[in-house]
Amino acid sequence: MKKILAEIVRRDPDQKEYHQAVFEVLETVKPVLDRNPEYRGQAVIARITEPERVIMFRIPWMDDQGQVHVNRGFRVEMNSAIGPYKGGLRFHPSVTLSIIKFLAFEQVFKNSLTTLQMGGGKGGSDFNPKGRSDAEVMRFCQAFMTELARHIGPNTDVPAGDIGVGAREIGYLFGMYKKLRNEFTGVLTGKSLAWGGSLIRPEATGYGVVYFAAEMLAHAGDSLKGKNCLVSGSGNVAQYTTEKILEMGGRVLTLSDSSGYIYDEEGFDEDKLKFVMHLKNIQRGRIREYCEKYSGAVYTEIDPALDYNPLWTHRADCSMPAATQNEINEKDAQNLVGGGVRLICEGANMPSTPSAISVFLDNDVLYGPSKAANAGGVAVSGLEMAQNSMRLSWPREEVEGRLKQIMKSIHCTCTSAAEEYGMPGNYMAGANIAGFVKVVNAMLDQGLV
Ligand code: NDP
Ligand code: 2IT
Repeated sequence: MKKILAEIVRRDPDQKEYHQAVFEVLETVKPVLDRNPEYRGQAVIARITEPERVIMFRIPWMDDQGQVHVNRGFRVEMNSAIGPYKGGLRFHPSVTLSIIKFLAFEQVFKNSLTTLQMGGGKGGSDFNPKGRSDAEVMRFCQAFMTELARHIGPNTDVPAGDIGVGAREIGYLFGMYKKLRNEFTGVLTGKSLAWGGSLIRPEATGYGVVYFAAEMLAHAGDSLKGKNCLVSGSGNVAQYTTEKILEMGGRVLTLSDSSGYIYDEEGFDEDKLKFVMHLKNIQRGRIREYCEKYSGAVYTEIDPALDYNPLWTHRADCSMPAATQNEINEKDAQNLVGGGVRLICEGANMPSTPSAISVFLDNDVLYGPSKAANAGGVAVSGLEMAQNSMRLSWPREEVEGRLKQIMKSIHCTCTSAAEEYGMPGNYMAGANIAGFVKVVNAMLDQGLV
């Protein structure tokens, strides 16, 4: 195992986020390899950590002033053992090949846990949509799809949204794909309802996170009722995480963006959340503007010189990070534990650093890792694909019922796998092991391809 890890680092020494994601999985699946010697003989680790295909391309586009820009596009097709590549697209200036590879790697195991037939992939660009007009975003999406269209398809690779890619971008991307191919197919998920989208897809990731948290608490004889929660981010996942926590009787005290965070001591309610949704989704404003309307709330600007995030210093029972990777470091984790937090349920992908995770596990905090906890989004994407294949749309209750059932089943799969391998209560080990075993067995069934 050490040799394989060293080889992964040697090949791509700069891909820190990818190493982080791989190390976490490999550490926890070691007992599986010990129990199944044929896995080692078939070099499954070397095979599963090397993407099946990496596509990188140039995206030239013109802004409203006629100036030409060149961004970089990515699609990492990681693993197709259990289904077509499936995973979101991220548009954010921080995007690198390392970030997309880590996300694609995590997606393989996440998708495996959903019980649906989806392989893993991820893509995106270092394009920054912030401050760009709708026309600029449209031209960028069209330029991006001009290349991506060659590589994807409803039975090959089905992208969706992630940071910076929501309903508007999916619309522009779909339109360009349809024009290039002259085909109306379910090639993207997260589409609008009128042209093939699924009810509950916008809500699915956040709702799923909260269903998973509720399952974890129920397993420990507790519930979300009356619990104070810290949520980070204020985008798609944060918004619907907040909505479902409120619906289940919990309280949400914080939300954030990359500039700072708001703390509302009274907690958000339906009206305040509506205001946030309008501010972020329609006005594309900043979270600090919340305090102009609700003067009881306090806004704190992020100070890049600090080695911790003050959002995580508030007293609470639960934390649902829903912004980005590595947003909780060791010190943040200590602050959370010190502030009384007993449950972390990850909406963002890989929001906790490895040393933060150790703090949670050492302090018996219920820790719900992202690849299990936020799988509701891609699960409903899978349901969108199923509806597209049948050319039917299921009602809201049907999709939400299935989502609830899938989150329950992921919880059950994680707890059983953790117990089977002698790590009861360790959801991270359970998720990694269960996700891994299914994919590896499928790879072995299909031979050396
Ligand atoms: P959005 O673009 O809707 O929102 C992202 C939010 O996170 C914004 O509030 C943004 O602030 C903040 N954010 C982004 N980057 C940073 C950063 N570097 N530092 C601090 N804050 C940041 O994205 P989503 O809500 O869709 O995604 C949030 C997380 O959830 C991501 O980790 C994503 O991978 C994960 N996820 C998303 C799924 C989905 O279905 N959408 C499914 C599963 C996981 P700002 O406005 O300032 O950029
Ligand atoms: O990280 C994720 O699971 C997503 N961004 C959603 C992927 C999808 O295909 O719906």
